[in-house]
Amino acid sequence: MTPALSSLLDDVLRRNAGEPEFHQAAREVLGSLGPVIEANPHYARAAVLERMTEPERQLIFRVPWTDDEGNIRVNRGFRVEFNSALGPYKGGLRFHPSVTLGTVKFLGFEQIFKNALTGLPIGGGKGGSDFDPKGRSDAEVMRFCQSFMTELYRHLGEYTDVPAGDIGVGGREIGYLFGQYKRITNRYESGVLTGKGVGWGGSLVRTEATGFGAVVFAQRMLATRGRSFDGARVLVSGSGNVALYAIQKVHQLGGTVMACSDSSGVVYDRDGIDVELLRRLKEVERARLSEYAARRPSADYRANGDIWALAAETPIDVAIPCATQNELDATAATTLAGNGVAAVVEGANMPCTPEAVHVLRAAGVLFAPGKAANAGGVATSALEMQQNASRDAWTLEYAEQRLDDIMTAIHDSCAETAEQYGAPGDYVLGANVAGFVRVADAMLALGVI
Ligand code: NDP
Ligand code: 2IT
Repeated sequence: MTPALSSLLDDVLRRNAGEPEFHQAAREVLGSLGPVIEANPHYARAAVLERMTEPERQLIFRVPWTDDEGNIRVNRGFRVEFNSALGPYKGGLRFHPSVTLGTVKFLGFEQIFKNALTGLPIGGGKGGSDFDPKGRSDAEVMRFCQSFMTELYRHLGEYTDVPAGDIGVGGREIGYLFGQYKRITNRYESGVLTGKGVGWGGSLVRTEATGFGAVVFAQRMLATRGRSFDGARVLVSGSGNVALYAIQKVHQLGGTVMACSDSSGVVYDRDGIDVELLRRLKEVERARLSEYAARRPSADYRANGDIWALAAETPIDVAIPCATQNELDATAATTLAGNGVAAVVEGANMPCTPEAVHVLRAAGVLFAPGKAANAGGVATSALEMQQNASRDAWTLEYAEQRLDDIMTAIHDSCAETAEQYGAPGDYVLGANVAGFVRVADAMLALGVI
């Protein structure tokens, strides 16, 4: 890192004390930008990075709600509107007990570059709450979502800020949030939220888009080494939205996913994960993953198991972490690299620790950072906004083709940017630089704001 970037990073760390995930994301992005900042002194003169690392607006609010027993509960809500140089703030909402301002800032910061990489007109933002939806009834989730939106609605709008789902927020929550927005504003403003049901303004393929897109990205990356998913054995961590559709796509492309996980344990299925069973359990029954093994004779459940350790027991070609940040550490990376894994593709946001990324790259394992590989979800959200703006609904084939084209374009732009900066195959540098340049150029054009 150049001295100027180091000093900027020191400032960011100092001014955002106690936010380790945001520090990690800032360090990673700034670590890639030395060559582009040196070659383009006008970015430094315009303090582009000083502005880019400071959110345009940060909202923190109280979310009171009543549980089924009549107790009043209080959670904290967040929305970080990070950068709107390219379009309205765009990014998901995460409901998980671990959520803090630092979590939301790391996710919002990553989202700026991810959204720029899609080539679509969307700025970066993120939000959420420390609300834990696990074990809550539909009625409790609805009351929570209504209370959350009763504050947030005033900051949203199809041209202002457009949330979607993330961990703990799926179609059910988006429905309740949209209903409350519509009720308060008296506007059927479809484009204010994405991830809506396909019967009321949602886009086909949005549900599948993040997982599908990550596997399409992986497919393009593997092809650069003459490999494919055909016959590949794969590990996918998590068993939520991203994991589920990553598994489905791997199977469509001729690979087999041997294991997946949740925060309680790991399922290894010697016949390959049965996607339909998993989908029914997770999306319909909202069951724990242990239930999968109970219903599938070819599967074993390991409570508190480590999914990446399986690579030492059985041949694995590709690993796709799709659960949460920092779930794949240096020990796991050493196991993967030491047992012949060809590629690690981040379906989640920042699932690999910096030490893990270092181990993988030093061992020559192909590595795709989340801001490139998981951009298919937000890209399809932007396509949902397009359909809402034109009051149209595209066919499945057209929506899926657009997703495929966007993922291929993101892959190629990361690969070409890495080549251009003398680091062929470095998708981290490629993604950070290509995303940064697009946002920075727009910021320059818009003046000091
Ligand atoms: P879901 O809530 O649908 O699923 C999350 C999965 O990850 C669950 O299996 C969950 O297990 C597991 N998980 C969550 N938190 C932890 C934790 N602290 N430790 C261990 N396991 C955990 O979320 P998504 O699939 O939507 O999101 C997964 C990742 O993908 C996140 O990083 C998200 O930011 C990212 N992402 C999501 C996009 C989307 O469109 N949804 C788009 C791009 C990225 P359990 O049920 O036990 O909690
Ligand atoms: O991390 C992400 O890109 C998402 N959670 C999806 C955001 C969106 O607006 O679709």
